[in-house]
Amino acid sequence: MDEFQTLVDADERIEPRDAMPEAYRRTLIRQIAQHAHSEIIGMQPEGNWISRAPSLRRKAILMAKVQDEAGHGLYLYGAAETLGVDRAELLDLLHEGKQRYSSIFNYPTLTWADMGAIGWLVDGAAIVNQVPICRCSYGPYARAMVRICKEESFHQRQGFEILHTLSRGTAAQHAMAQDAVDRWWWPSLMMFGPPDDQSPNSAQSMAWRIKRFSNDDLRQKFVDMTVPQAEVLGLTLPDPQIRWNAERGHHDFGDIDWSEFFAVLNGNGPCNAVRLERRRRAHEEGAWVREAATAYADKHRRVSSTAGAA
Ligand code: FAQ
Repeated sequence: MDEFQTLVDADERIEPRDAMPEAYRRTLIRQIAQHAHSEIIGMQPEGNWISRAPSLRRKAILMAKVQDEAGHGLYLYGAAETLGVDRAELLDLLHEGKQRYSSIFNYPTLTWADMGAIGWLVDGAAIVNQVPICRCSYGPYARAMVRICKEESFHQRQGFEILHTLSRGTAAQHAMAQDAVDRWWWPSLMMFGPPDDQSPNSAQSMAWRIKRFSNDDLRQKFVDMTVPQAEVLGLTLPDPQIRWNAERGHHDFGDIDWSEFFAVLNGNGPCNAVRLERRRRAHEEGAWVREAATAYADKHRRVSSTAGAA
């Protein structure tokens, strides 16, 4: 498979029918499925606030955002299917706890300000992580990512705007915004994955140009991007060690509590059980929709094949 690596090194795109090492295919299925699962589980924390949005305008925006996330899940499951797996199979693996989704969605959304913090920080982190994936070596994943990133950037701005409004509102609204940022900051940093020296998949994924930057490099990029935005918002990031380091040309920041990250990965975050249970129930309750859609598609296939024969 040296030929394959030569293609990747030359920045050629790998397409579904091209030859590829089995491990490359498996890695992509793992990452794309995890990404797709994150999008659909990620609908839950925000879905929690649709009925309680503070105005009709906020409700319409939040509904559109959550619908976008369902759409992102669909593009990504579609991209995974080009690698020879079935979406139904991937969903079973998620429901059985055999595939992961992002750690970030195992935290609760306690106040309206959490919608702002998710948009600003979680979508902000997602963009930093995902823009390089637009140049991923696997064509269908890279192309799906282009549209997703455009939508994520709208999501990030709507979160920023929610926090901007709250931060300049009453003292209670400002405090609510600050509390949300305090709770979402560290979990957002964890979204980028374990530190580079504890990231078993990074070296190979970078050699295959699935990942373009290491977990720590992207995390640093996110911190550098976010610090000035927090100043504009008039909110404080909950890390007294954040300061500009002129020598490095980056912001220094404090130590991440990796024991919390690994606890969440092992199923012991605040909402792991609730999220998975809700997802399984939604899947069961949606069985009739899938059956109806299949029956409808079958009917149309029959009608068009009869018309074709006539
Ligand atoms: N959560 O060797 P690495 C969104 C696992 S954005 C859970 O470094 P890798 C948008 C990792 O799978 C969120 N597990 O792994 C949105 C591996 O376990 P495994 C989704 C994590 O793959 C916003 C082990 O740790 N974005 O949904 C996490 O090279 C708002 C060792 O780690 C993506 O998925 C984590 N945070 O790098 C939606 C982006 N980090 O599989 C709704 C694409 C690591 O060996 C609302 N994915 N693990 O058992 C990636 O870029 C990569 O997969 C990383 C992990 C960077 C996440």
